[in-house]
Amino acid sequence: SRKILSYRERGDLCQHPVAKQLFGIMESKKSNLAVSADLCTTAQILKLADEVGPHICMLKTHVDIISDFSAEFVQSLTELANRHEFLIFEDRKFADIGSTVQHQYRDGLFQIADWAHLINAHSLPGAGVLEGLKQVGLGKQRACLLIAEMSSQGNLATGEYTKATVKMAEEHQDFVVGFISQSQLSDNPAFIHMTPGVQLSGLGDGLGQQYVSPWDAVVTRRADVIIVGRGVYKDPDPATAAQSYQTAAFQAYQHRLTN
Ligand code: 5IU
Repeated sequence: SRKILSYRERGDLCQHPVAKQLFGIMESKKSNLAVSADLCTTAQILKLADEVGPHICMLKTHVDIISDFSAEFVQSLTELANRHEFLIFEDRKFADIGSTVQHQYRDGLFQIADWAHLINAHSLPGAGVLEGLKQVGLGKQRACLLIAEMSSQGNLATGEYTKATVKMAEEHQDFVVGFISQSQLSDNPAFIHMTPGVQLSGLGDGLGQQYVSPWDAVVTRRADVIIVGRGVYKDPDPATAAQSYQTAAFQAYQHRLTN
């Protein structure tokens, strides 16, 4: 396999402060693990974030599944992010016209733009989705990931759709810092590739999810960051599970650096 730049070298190449910060955290904490906190109460999420915090570069949320969302929750999560040094990624998957996503990003119960360092969007609506999100996010130094591929069986984000998504990202590099994908899609070292659908044990979930191992995600598919949900939070000992995924994914990255 081909030699790659280190996370530190890539951070130096990035223009966007969030991308720079993320690469810096990945290098200093030796973690290319993001944990997906798909839990439905704020207490469960905060407990998980505190337990896995030392092992992750990023915590991914789905705030619209939380039954007791509050401003206090955002404050506590932000404190944990600062203390443990991880970024917060709200997996909102914006997918509407620019004017609507602007409201969904800034307004409503969740006011996502005020606390999420990173969000993601589907390329489906066309560039307007990014133009809308950008008007809200750029001034707050927020960043966006474009969904170029999905992990689920039978998904339609393939072929020309994926290619057009990469082009859209290239044309909006002031806001788009990378992709949610299942493979490396761009040679631009500033773009971060994040891969969900990763588990150490288990091939699927009976609802279309498809899993690969951390090694396959990082070495074979060239992911920069692996995203792990149930593999960590369903484990009776999430801290130890997170440490296992952290070690597996970082060793895979180090293998790529030296082979
Ligand atoms: N997620 C995927 N696949 C995708 C995208 C997002 O699994 O293609 I885009 C999300 C869904 C869930 C997390 O929040 O990543 C994976 O959780 P598990 O590791 O529990 O399957």
